[in-house]
Amino acid sequence: MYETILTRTEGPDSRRVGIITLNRVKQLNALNDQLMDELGSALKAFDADASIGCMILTGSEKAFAAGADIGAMAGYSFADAYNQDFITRNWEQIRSIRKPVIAAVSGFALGGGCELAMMCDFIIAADNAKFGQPEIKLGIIPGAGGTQRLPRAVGKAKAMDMALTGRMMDAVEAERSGLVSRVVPLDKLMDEALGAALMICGHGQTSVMAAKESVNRAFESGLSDGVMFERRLFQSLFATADQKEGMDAFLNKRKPVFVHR
Ligand code: CO8
Repeated sequence: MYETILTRTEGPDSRRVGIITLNRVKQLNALNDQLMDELGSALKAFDADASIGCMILTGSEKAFAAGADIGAMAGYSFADAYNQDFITRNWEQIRSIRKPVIAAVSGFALGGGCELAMMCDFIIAADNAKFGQPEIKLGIIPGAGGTQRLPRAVGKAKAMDMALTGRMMDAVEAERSGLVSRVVPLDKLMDEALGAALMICGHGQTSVMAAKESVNRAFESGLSDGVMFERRLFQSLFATADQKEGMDAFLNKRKPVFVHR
């Protein structure tokens, strides 16, 4: 059904992980309109599927994604880019996904590839991962949040360094800087990501989505508003069956059985 991505699921039927693999391997998963359309459709379909609790977005060993497809945009005029909104119309799709999306990154995550990884909820990196915003070498700047999400993740000094020099950051530096949450050997990448995703699937869906929404709010609001937002969500979770189950299970020293409501 898709030509530029592969989709599959893992885990027990009741709570599965939706896995999306970018699949333009020869082009190092360069991101074009078709791929972004297909990625958006697949994410939305998994998000709407009640049996899916978490998603993983990954690429090939050599490249998560080496950026937007340079061949597709090389001849663009300003009007082409502006009037069609270039490829941005598909790019922010991932932000509307309410269930967690983990980026499992091996190899190059450059330009739009780095931006796509940063739009996911957290990044688990293989030890061969390389992150960068090399757009400056092409006479442009990042166009899908690289100048905005990267400084929020790694601070101004490193973000400026990367955006202005176009240099790459390896996995060790990326973890030290806060861009990625974990680094694992390449052959353990999918096991690690799947382990995290299955753990998330085992928690109550409502509290998982509320936690994602609340953490994301930290990047959109001031502290007082963010704390108030968190408090209202916290309070509202006392209306869920999963809160009753989770606390009862703890008090009775048993494993909770969440109903995701
Ligand atoms: N676009 C198109 N094709 C690409 C891209 C790309 N971004 N990256 C690699 N390829 C292709 C190469 O052209 C090559 O094709 P072919 O075999 O037909 O010649 C194939 O993939 C393999 O690449 P290399 O031979 O170059 O492989 P190397 O191992 O020698 O080098 C690199 C790997 C270092 C990753 C190198 O390919 C490279 O520098 N790629 C370009 C990286 C880059 O500049 N990325 C930023 C692109 S601009 C961008 O992402 C803007 C984002 C805007 C977001 C959207 C806003 C709306």
